[in-house]
Amino acid sequence: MSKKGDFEAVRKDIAELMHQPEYDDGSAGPVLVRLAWHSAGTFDAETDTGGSNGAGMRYEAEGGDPANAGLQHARVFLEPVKDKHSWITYADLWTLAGVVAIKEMGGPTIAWKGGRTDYVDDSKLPPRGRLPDGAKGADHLRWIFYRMGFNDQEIVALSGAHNLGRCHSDRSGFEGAWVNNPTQFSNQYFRLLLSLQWRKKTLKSGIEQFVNFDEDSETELMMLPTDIALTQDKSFRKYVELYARDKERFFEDFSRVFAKLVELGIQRDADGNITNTDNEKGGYHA
Ligand code: DDH
Repeated sequence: MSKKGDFEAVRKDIAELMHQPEYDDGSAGPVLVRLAWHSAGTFDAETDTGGSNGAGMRYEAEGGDPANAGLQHARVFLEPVKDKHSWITYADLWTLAGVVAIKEMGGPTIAWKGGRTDYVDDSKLPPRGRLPDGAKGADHLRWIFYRMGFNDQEIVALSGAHNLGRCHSDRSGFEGAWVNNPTQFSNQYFRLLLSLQWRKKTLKSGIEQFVNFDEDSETELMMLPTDIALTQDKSFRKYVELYARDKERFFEDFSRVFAKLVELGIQRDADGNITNTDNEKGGYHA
């Protein structure tokens, strides 16, 4: 047990659980990043619903959304950290884990503030269908991400998270990794989007994705239809080109936009205290 508010102690323990030789590519990192993103990416600016505050994914309404399939692995990895530092809320732990994982995998430092609560306001629960569908195109991406308050450049920067991790046929139905080294954060995803030939492949399940098979290394990499859409839409493509040639710029922009993602729906006073939540009001508590 650490002192309440000792986020440094929590960061240290998250970093220590990253190495998971039995899991996927040997790292818990990518699925932790996806947990942070899905906890926050339900936000709707217009109705001020969804977002990371409340950690609603603990409950069936949100956790059972097919878009969140597989994220229980991330939550299970983090459970010993929650046990040890029981003062931390799940909402803080999940978002902090994403930020720590990105840094541990060689990515940028991302600004993060604590204070989220685990109080779920029923009236703010996000309906299903707020997270993106990889089978769709550029219009869908705009519809999903403009709703959260992101612009085209931010959509492309955020998509660079697909440098990490992989698709699992038993989770999303898609299969494979985007890059050769999926536990190393870089701008490789953007470079491969532009430099390789991507051909459509229909999986046994009938799901369509894009693949590139490299004869020399006998490895197959993949892209989702939504990833390919970034190269086909003029406004998106110019940022794919920018981030493919300028890794520093990608790291800077990604850092800013991921920090924005995990703050969606959160209002703070001058001292950084969250003002738009009421932990005493009842509802679900951790
Ligand atoms: Fe993603 N993502 N994502 N993604 N994502 C998947 C995996 C990972 C989409 C679909 C999928 C972001 C944007 C999009 C990560 C981070 C981020 C999978 C595979 C699908 C499908 C899941 C599975 O089978 O296990 C789509 C569509 C979009 C979009 O439209 C833009 C964003 C914004 C992020 C982010 O973090 C900022 C990560 C990391 C993974 C790898 C997870 C793992 O277990 O490995």
